[in-house]
Amino acid sequence: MAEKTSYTPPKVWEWHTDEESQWSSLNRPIAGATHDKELPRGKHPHQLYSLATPNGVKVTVLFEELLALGKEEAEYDAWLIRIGDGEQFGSGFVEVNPNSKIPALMDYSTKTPTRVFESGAILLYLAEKFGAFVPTEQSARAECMSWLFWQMGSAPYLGGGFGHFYHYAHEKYEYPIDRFAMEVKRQLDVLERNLAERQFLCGDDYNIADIATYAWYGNLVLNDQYEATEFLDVKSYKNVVRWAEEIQARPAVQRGRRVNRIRGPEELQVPERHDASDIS
Ligand SMILES: N[C@@H](CCC(=O)N[C@@H](CS)C(=O)NCC(=O)O)C(=O)O
Repeated sequence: MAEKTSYTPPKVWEWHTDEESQWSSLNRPIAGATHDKELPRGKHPHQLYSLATPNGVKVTVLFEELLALGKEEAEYDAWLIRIGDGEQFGSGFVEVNPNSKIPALMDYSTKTPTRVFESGAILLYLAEKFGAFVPTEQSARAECMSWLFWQMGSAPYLGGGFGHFYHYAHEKYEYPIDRFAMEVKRQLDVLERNLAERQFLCGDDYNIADIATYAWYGNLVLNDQYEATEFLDVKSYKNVVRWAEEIQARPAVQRGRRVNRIRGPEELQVPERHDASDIS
């Protein structure tokens, strides 16, 4: 290891508010609302509060896939939550997601309104509600749950671990970058070996496990997430690239990627979606 640190942890951790990082004004060691702010509500049964990060894109892709299947009752309003401005700490948002992270969903079509937070829970909730993109046969369903939960458990190593230390951190340290690059490459190899045998993660059918995993690992291998294409040699995972390209080519995925997007080419940004015509 080239660098050694002289840091010795104090007896009791303290919160330093003066760190210079993109997220330091947001990160806090306490939960709960910082300010009063009601959430807006539109005309559709589903109200999504989100942003087009990988976790947000999972849900807008599923909504667009459901609508493309003809499930008209899957209509939704997608409201923008600017996490860089701390909108996830508004009182209305915290009522929907006490964990203060996007995506968060309210379903007003149920007898009493239903809140759902955690992207994996939202995918499963919607797939079950509309009877699509989740298998019903027991073994096939178990395989789908296994890959879905694999993704939910793995992505924090990619985003919070590798992405943070390699891309976002203002100082680069070898130890965490090395540790998380190794883990992310191991995860890519897990996917590569599975996809060498199968068209989609669970076999012949595309389902919510693919949607969830595409949003993170597909984005990594196709769209230069964290500007790490070369560093992680992502193109060498040929079956992951083939699988991600097939998913990314789907029109519903193209639409879902644009909803709540506020970065990149302007013509691809649809900050809020209240009607199909918003994504022209
Ligand atoms: N496990 C959660 C993670 C959600 C998450 O980390 N969301 C990020 C954006 S991708 C966020 O809202 N961050 C704001 C913050 O941490 O304050 C899920 O899958 O829904």
